[in-house]
Amino acid sequence: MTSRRVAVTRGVSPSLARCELTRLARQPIDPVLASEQHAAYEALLEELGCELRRLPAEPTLPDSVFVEDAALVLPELAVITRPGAESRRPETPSVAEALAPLRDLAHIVAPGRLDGGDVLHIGRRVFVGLSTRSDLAGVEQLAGLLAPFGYRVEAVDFDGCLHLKSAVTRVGQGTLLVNEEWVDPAIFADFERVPVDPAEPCGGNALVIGDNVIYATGFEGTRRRLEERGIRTHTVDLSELAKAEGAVTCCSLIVEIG
Ligand code: CIR
Repeated sequence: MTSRRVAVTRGVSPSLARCELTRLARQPIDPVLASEQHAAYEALLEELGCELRRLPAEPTLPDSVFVEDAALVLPELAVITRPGAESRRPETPSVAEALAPLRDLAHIVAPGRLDGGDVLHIGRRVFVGLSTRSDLAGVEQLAGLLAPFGYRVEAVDFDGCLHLKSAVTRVGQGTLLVNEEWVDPAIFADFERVPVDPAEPCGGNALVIGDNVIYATGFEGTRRRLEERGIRTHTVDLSELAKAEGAVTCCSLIVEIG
């Protein structure tokens, strides 16, 4: 069977400037520039072999471009989250609709809270950051949903950023990119680790697409560290979405098929 890779994305909301903010002060956001940068990101996904499933922009949902937070996609199923920020909960039904033809669906339900940006999946291990958005009730529900498939779900403390995946992401089969100031690297002792350049604390977010990694511009020291390890990086400027605390993993859900 031929394998395919689908990337679910959603256009930038014209109301993006009214996004949720946790760590950053509000700055003006140019929705046109944000859309252009997002289009370049989508073009890169296509260049790297993804089929795009682009959901229409949601004018009344400022953060809806960050589709990662609405679901966790695994080979066996997709778990639709219950985002920690109330303003983001209406984002999930349309993501569920997009994923329904591709995966069986399960759901996190009240009172559990879970943002996809807090979920780092690597093989049969699933690390979930305890954050302002994801709580133990959400982690326990996720563990229950994934146990039948043999996944081990572990809650992780971290600090310094909004989501766990702002601090640590997968950049290869068993290799992680980590900001060791924000999350204890001992938690990931079973994996190869590339520490971010200490001058680039926000450089911990990267998106793996097969043998390639999509990475934001502006973290040249960390990008060099990745390249020195033989990791092929492709950069994209997402500076306008970064003002809304978004990065490269946040803007897509990658679904492997076949
Ligand atoms: C929020 O606060 O929910 C959005 N402004 C940013 C979400 C970024 N998503 C992610 O890191 N997975």
